[in-house]
Amino acid sequence: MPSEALFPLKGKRVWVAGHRGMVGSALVRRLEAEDCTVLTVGRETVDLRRQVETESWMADNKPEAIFLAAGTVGGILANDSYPADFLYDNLMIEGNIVSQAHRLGVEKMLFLGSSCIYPKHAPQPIPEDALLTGPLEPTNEWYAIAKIAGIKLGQAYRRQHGCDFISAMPTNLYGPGDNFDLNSSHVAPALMRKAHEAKLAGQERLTIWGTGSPRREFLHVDDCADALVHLMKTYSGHDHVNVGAGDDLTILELAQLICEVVGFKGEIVCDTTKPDGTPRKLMDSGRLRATGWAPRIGFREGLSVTYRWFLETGGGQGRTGAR
Ligand code: GFB
Repeated sequence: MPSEALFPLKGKRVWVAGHRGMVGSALVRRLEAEDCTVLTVGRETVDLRRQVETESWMADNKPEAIFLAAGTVGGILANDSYPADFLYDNLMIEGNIVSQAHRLGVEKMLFLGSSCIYPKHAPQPIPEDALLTGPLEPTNEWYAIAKIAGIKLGQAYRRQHGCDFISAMPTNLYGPGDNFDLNSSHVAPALMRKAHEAKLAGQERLTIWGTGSPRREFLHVDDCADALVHLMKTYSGHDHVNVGAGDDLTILELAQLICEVVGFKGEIVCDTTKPDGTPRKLMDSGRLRATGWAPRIGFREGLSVTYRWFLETGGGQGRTGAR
């Protein structure tokens, strides 16, 4: 992949679909450094699951490039509890936007997927070509199927109509703008809130879900947004691209690190009645690294920044936050 700008954003009308979600809001922040016009629309104006509303807003607002970061998202419990929402909402959103982007002649689109598209027992680190080589993790197969459909939709429009639609697969993300609701959030914000509340209440214990042994890779959302803008400007191709940090740690190690950042000194205990999910998810981001892009934000530093954001704001939105 060449790293010079194949697709400069200068002067373009760029729609960030899902601008209130963690990734979308990071993209809006990142795009302030580009000389482009950022378009956004809230869900109170357009429900992206509704075809007529979505098509009409897009026709009126004429985006030239789209970051498709809208979707129904959440952690392991939300994925497991609301399979219909995770599958239906995401299929409708991506179907509506991708098809209308083609009809309107949108010049470039980047679809945002997830590392959960890969088989539960994929080789580690996970290369892009592990897609569709084995069964998915059952707790999030509904979301994964929707995201795989989104990748394939972009590839199909590229193949049939020559559209410059690309896909990026971020690893587990964290950072300002995350959802801190304990029932629907991902692990990092959940443990941050739990550690914070345990510290304030003077508790002796903090409970984490599962065995603590699954391994996860974490990327700060501002690094992710930077990588997505880089890919939008420099990459054009059929294959999706992994976006990861390069190393992982166990959930127990994550909990220990978060307790240090928050200042909770009690014991960490495991609730093994809760699911572990995928045993390990470390992406092979070699393809992205080969273009000269690398993350900049260290994990401890990123967690500290996120904790400060949580203290200032009280935390974010619920599981449908990105739409
Ligand atoms: O981040 P998380 O919810 O999602 O959970 P996944 C990661 C790991 O942390 C699991 C454990 O092993 C959880 O059991 N964990 C421990 C906790 N304590 C907690 C807690 O208090 N809250 C949460 N949420 N987890 C998601 C997918 O999988 O990854 C999504 O379900 C998406 O679809 C996302 O792909 C990136 O990493 O297991």
